[in-house]
Amino acid sequence: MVLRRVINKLTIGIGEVKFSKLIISELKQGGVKALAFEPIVAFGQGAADVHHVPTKNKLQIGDTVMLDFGTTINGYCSDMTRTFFFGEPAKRQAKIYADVLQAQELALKKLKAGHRNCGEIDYATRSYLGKKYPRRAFPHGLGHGVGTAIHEWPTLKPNSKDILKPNMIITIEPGLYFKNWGGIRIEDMVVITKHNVTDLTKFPKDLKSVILKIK
Ligand SMILES: [Mn+2]
Repeated sequence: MVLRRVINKLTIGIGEVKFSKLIISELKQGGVKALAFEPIVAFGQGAADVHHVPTKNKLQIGDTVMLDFGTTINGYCSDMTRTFFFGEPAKRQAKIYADVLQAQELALKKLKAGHRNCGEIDYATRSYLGKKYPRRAFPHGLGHGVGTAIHEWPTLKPNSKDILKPNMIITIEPGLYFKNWGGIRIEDMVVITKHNVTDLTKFPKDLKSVILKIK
């Protein structure tokens, strides 16, 4: 698994651009011919920016590490995000991580229970986070369809009237972002089945699994 391999290469002082190139080269070695989009690599405060473009920013102890990337296979895209901690997370980092994870689980549970209204699922997740954080801390939609294009119909965002149907592939990606602090996003890609949902993103996301050893 490319993600497992690359996170072992996170070392003090490595830059976002360099690490992004490493992800791309690992994907290509694995046979990927075209990326779904340029990887988002954000260390520390850089993760406050939803669509962060890698910079010369260098990894420091205690940073969050947001990695959002996707490939294509036979013309179809993939998309996932994990946020790691380089060393033991501070209390606030761990708390925000737990809340984002809980929000994602809430959305997945609704899908598993057969809820198929995109606007309602987004609203429930947003309301959950909105009780603890300002609404502007979650500035994007909960998810989107994925197909031959990386962002497709249906759209999971407030007021969406889209209805999910079996075999649709969508992302569930709540996040919280704070200027001068950073951000946490957890994104899985799932396939909608008739009465359930199958999570295609296998990388673990419990807090323990995203704490990296300092190297
Ligand atoms: Mn996405």
